Amino acid sequence: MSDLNAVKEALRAQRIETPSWAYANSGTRFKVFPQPGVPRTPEEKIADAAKVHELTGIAPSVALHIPWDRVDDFGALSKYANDLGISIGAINTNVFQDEDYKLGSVTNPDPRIRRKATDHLLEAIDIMDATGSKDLKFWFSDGINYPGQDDLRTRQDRLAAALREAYDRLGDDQRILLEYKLFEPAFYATDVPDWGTSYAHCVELGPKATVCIDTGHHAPGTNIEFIVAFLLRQGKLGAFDFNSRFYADDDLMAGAADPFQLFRIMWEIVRADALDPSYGINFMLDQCHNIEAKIPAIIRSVLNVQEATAKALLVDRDALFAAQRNGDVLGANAVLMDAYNTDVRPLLAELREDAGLDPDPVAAYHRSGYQDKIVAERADGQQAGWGA
Ligand code: AOS
Ligand code: ZN
Ligand code: ZN
Repeated sequence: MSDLNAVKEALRAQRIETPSWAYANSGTRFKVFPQPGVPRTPEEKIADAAKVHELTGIAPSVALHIPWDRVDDFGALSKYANDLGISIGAINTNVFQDEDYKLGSVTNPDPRIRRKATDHLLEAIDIMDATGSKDLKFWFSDGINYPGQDDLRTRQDRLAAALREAYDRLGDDQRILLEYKLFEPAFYATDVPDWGTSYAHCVELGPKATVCIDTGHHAPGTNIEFIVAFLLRQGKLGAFDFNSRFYADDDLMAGAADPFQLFRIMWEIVRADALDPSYGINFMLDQCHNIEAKIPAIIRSVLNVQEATAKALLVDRDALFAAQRNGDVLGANAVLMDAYNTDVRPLLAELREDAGLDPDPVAAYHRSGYQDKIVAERADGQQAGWGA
């Protein structure tokens, strides 16, 4: 697609979901550095997410994490979000922060603990019913540290049983997003370590189960855009957790470590005509801002995804496919690189101005006074989210 009006139209329709936990204090296992003004409640996280949407125009939903965002009345929380101009997105489950889950959650050898974990998954569907959320996101930390510690195959059976129970409880317009992760916290074997495992379980479950690709969850050098292309072809790509990694699950800002990789991923999306929200992919961020200011970092990340998308939309498909058909190796590569090397910032600034937004959302945030306001209002800010 290189018709500029079509590019702009596609960019106007783009949607990126921000995660509630990214607004809260977070850190590594060595230290959490608290920041002034961080949210103390789910409502305050939603307010920050609404600010990001107000300034970027393309982040109209926020993912919640249970129990970090547990409230008494989820219907009221959803209304609160709507009143601020955003909606509740994916509901993230948590079966990793409990003493009981030392040997696993849904794959634990103890049936009582498996029941408890599965009940949490079902409870998350109740929350979806109350909030209107369509996406149920599973990331299982389950795995083992030592060969022989538990039976690899039996653990798959237990996983399948829990997934089935959750799947059967889904409403017509609800779906499961099954995330995978190579390692950590388990070191020897993880029960959902890769896209193939996630994909196979999703196929077994049925059409309402899809894979979530967290860009930080692969071995170094993994060709993530191949995974994207494969899952798109199978109709099984449901969502992304965008972030950047250098070494492991670093959860740095999307597009920071390797903007070229993000472009290559977004090209596969554009190539499959899967960018529009109607296609159904939830483009989420899953990040932690440990040392940098949180709201500006989230704005920056949204803009990084938008920039990668704009470049992907500028790829001259006809020229690319012609070069590929002709076996023109260098020509084909040059078409892709031409798009990647285009400075799309003026185009995006224009797009924002057309929509009545500030062309520079980060600068607009700094000028807005919002940071001073939350620092004053949230004087007793507490840690929420990771390490809470
Ligand atoms: C964990 O490594 C995953 O990326 C999950 O998506 C996790 O659930 C998320 O970070 C919020 O808990
Ligand atoms: Zn993730
Ligand atoms: Zn992760």
